[in-house]
Amino acid sequence: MEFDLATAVAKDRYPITEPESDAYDEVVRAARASLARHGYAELSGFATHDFIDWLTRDAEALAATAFRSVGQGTAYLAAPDGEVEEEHPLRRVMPFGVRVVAYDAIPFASPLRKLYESPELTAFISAIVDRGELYPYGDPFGALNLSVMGEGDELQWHYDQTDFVVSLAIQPSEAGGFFDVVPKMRNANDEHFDRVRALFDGDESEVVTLPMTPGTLLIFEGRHSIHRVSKIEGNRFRHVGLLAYDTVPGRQGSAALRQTRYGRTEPFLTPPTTRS
Ligand SMILES: O=C(O)CCC(=O)C(=O)O
Ligand SMILES: [Fe+2]
Repeated sequence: MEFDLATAVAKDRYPITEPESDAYDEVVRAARASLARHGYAELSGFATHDFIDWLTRDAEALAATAFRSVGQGTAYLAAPDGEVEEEHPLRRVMPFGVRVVAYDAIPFASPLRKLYESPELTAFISAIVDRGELYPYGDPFGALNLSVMGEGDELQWHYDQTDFVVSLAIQPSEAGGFFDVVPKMRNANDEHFDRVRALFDGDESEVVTLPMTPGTLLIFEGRHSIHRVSKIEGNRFRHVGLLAYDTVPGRQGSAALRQTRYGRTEPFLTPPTTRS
């Protein structure tokens, strides 16, 4: 199939190729307001049905190449802090099991890569996030990930190390695999460890569950909103595209993170060429 942004994105609702239009302004304004208020903006029906079908076939073909990592992690994506008391959030570890296909392993022909590499999408995300010009993240592994989660996989409560993440829901699992969030759990001045501790002890009164509806583009401020992916049930993979942007061009992640998440530290020179 040939990629065409105008048929990949539902342009009646999201006119991303017409940045001068009033409709574009309106969509950007609404998303900004949601981001400011809730810490996330859900753009439902962003990808068209035909494009989701293509993304799904592509993701199913790529799933076998995903690198699986399993372990125990803290919410702060750092080693448990041995200095604090045992029940402190900084010391708590929770299980994770995830599979990801790194950017350098996603074929040039992949519709997910084509969408991510569309300058119009970067401009649209920049306009919504409103922190100056954004660039596709400079890391050859982390810029674009296909997250593939199968039965028993989960991702523990955590904060992201980047300001925001853009995800595109491609296929939900049969059951489980929900994206659970406590919007704005912390801020730059206050960690709110008491609330985090209550959450880890089972108080889910502040948790918002965002549905995994295929085609939804989610712009999410993960640095301040603690979140997790609940355990996957059933035989169908949960596929999500994770699109990363940065305010600085060319910045890269650490070798340690590459090793844990992708199982290697040297990027491929060119992605594999598979048909999709
Ligand atoms: O798979 C998702 O929906 C989100 C994954 C996530 O939170 C992360 O990769 O940091
Ligand atoms: Fe995250």
